[in-house]
This record gives sequence, structure tokens and C-alpha cells, in this order.
Amino acid sequence: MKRRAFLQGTAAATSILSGLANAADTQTPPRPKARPGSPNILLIMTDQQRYDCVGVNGNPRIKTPHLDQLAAASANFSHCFVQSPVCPPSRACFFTGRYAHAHRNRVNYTCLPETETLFPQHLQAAGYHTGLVGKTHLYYAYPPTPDEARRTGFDDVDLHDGAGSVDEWSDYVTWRNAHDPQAEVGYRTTVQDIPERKAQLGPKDNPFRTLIDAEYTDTAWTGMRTRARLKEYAQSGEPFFLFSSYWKPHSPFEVPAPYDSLYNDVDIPLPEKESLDAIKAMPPHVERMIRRTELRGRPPEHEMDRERLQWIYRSYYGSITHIDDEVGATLKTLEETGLADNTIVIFVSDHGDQLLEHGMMGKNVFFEGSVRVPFMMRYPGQIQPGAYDELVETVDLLPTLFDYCGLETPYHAHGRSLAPLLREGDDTYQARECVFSENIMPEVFAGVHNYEKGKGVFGVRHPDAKMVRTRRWKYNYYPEGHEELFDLEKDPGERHNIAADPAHQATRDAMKARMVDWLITATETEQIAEKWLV
Ligand SMILES: [Ca+2]
Repeated sequence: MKRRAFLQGTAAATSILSGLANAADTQTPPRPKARPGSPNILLIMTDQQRYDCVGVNGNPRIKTPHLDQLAAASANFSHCFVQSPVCPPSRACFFTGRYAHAHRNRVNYTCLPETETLFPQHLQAAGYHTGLVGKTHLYYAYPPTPDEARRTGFDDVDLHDGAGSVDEWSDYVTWRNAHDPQAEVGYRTTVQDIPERKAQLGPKDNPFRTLIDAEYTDTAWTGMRTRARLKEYAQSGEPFFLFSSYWKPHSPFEVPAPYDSLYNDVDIPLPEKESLDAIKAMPPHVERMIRRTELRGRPPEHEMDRERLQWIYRSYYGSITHIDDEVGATLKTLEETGLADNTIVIFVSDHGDQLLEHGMMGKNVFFEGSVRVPFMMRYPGQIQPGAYDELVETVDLLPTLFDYCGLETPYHAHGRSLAPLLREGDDTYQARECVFSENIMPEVFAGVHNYEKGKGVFGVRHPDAKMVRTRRWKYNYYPEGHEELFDLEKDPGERHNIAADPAHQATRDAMKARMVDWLITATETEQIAEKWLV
């Protein structure tokens, strides 16, 4: 090496090393400038909100005026399906653009492999500033601390992953302890949990009312912190991605005044009562999910008192209206700060809630109540507003956003960009013929942990179940050959399993072939290198 070149090399090496040392000191790796004109992204997510629990989605009773207004200016999708009907697996699908069997974060409170890259990390690398407010349920390591949230790609973290056991790492709980004059009231406590209050409940009093004032709830805090971040970002002028993630309307259905009484005079239609015979006729994996409370020695959920169920519906609706008010205030802030025109706003939920359809509460199953979610996306001038009934998957969000940001979609992502569909005059979008979902329905939900490898729990094998759905048909496969086939045109309530009906064998076989095709091809890009070693 010539001396001059050696010196230059040494200087460059010293400069790189000092850069690395500085980066290590400040914890902020050097970041490139974002492309001029890059759009901002505001992703608003609720937890466990059904598709049909937004007014504009055909529900005449629920009050969601701000979401209805957002939908009118957005592409509002009627057939968006989550790729796994439970929090962390579903969220990991949104954030990696990959199916759950590929990213392998399969059940609650398990962790994402560190080989998976989440889209805030990609956006950081493209010069974006990133922020989280509320719940992530995404982590490489447990517990879910604010530092762990930073590691998943968020520069600014206001964390509330709270589900009781993780409250010690919640920024919301810390904030409430400092500000709420009634901080001693448990944030999931409802009036029915307090014997003297329960005794005073009249027929028009909601037993799910929380004693916390609305302004100190996690819903209000999430809205408030979202708006504070938007104001900061408007000042900085950097392009941003902000994840505004509400914990509600997730059970246990606590709801503050005045939202607790908003639906007092409304009789919300309840699902018909499921018979034990009908539940026993379902695949054993689904039956166990529905009857899991009995396995814990509690009363059967499917026999829940109808009046209690009516209050649950009123409380669930009340929580959604509360979120709607916060979303309305947030959209107003977006206007007032001048950010609205260059910000993509997405509203979506991570999965639904059965709300006693088919005899069960919660999710984890493939019925429409669990897998179909509200999904709307607004981007003034770029997205043609309207009702879209195409079948879409939540893994499509990542490539869609990357399309709008002018970024290359990561090689390992599985979704397809919706941008050509949403662009006026572009007919290049290839509609999906079917959508997929998958889930391990773990024994932890049954409250029993005596899983035996290869044998399951009480003789039911640990079920990794799969769903494939076209416009008309839904086919579900469970271990050891258990199947369901529903004709959604004739049987939208999914009450008649026709998988064994001789008249429908050709359809069943065709759906099963779709499922197998998906399983053997969904991750194929991971096996193909740009240059083959031959
Ligand atoms: Ca969830």
C-alpha cells in the first residue's frame, strides 16, 4: 500500500470509529435524511374491535360520528381480515408484513425472533422519526418495557401494554398515579366489584361503570399523548410515523361516565343463545375454546345471563364511542397543525370479539366476529375515497405504506400493495381470490397447563389451525382431520358446517387445495436468492 493511501485509510477508519463511539454514547445511530415530500403516517389501532362496530359499517345503533367522517374521506374496506385472531401474532403480521407461521410469534406473551424487522425500523433507516403511544404487544424479549419498545423501532415511547401483570412498565399507570386524585382506584375496577356499590345498582345503572373519571382513563391518555406528539412533530418538520394504539374496547368492558349510560335506552340485538349440542358438534378445538371457563370450574360462558350480556354490549359500544371522541380530537389536531394534507391516516383493529356469538366471548377462532376488522385509510389526493369490498389482508398494509413512501418493500414481506387499487385510473391491482388466517389456540386460554408433547391437553392436540376464505366460502382445518366449511352466502352466521356434506365435496377439496397451496408457497421468497449458488 502506498503511504498516502494508507494515511487516508487510517483517517477514514478513525472517523468511522469515532462515529460509532458517538452513536454508542447517544444511543442514536446516524440516520439519513428522508426523501423530500415523504408522507407522515398516523396508524390508529384499537384492540378487539369488530368490523360491524363502526356506525358507517352498517351499525345503526353505535355512535361513531368521527370515524364515520374519517371513513367518508378514506378508502373504507368491508372485507379486511387479520392473519391471526389474537394480539401479538396479529400485530406482528401488521408490522412485518408477514404471515404468522413465517414470523413465528404465534401466541400471547411469546416473543418475536430477533431476525424479524418491524416496519418502524425500516422507516427509521429511511429517515423517519417514529413514535408509539399506547399498546404494542410486540417484543423481542419479555417483559414489555419502554426500552424494549424502543428496540422494536420507536424513537419516542409512551407505553401502556397494560394487562394487569405488566403495569409496572406502563407510562400511563405512572402518569395516572401522579395526576389522578383517585389514583388508588384500580383501573379495571367496576362498580359491580365493590359490594356496597353493587348493592345500590338500579335497573338503569351500568354494572361495568369504572369509578375513574373519563379524563384519567387509558383511552383519554392515549388520545392526549397522541396529540402532544403530533404537535411536537409539526414543529420539527421531520417526516414521522406515529402508532396511536388504544387498549380498548378490549374486555373486561369497564367504561367511564358519561359513556357508561350512553346506550341505556338502546336495546342492542344480542346473538341467539348457542345450545350445548351445537357446541359439542363443533371441532373439539373450537368446543374447548368455547367451554374453557368450565375447565376452570366457572359457569359455562354460553349460558351467560342475557341482561348481563346487554350491559356488556352497551359498555363495549360506550368504550368505542369514547375512542371515537379521542380520534375526533386527534384528527382536529392534525388539521390545526397543518399536517393533515401530507399524513396518511389509518384506522384498524388487531382482531374482533365474538361477544357471545357461537357461545363465546373474546377471539382466537375463525368466525367473522374474530377475524374481520374495520380498516380505513385516508391520504388526501392520493387515495380515492369510497367503499372498497375487495378481500384484503393486514399483511398488505406494510407494502402499501412503503409504496406511498417511495420505499422498496422488504424482500421477505408477504403482502401486496393496495396503492394501485386506491389510485384513480390505475387498473393494475390484482384482487385476492382468498384470504388466510391461522392460530394456535393454546391451552393457556383453557387455564390448564398440562400440555403433553404430541398428545395435547386432555387428548386434544395443541391445535395449529388454518382458515382460508373466499368471497363465498370459508374452510377451516384443525389437527387430525377436523374441518369446517361454511357457505357465507347462504349461511352468513356460520351456523351450518357442511364440510362432510357429500353435495359439497368438490368445494371442500378445492378450498383445501387453496390452503395447501398457501402453506407451501407463502414463504417461498425466503428460499430464493437473487443469485443462485450453482
Ligand atoms: Ca388484541
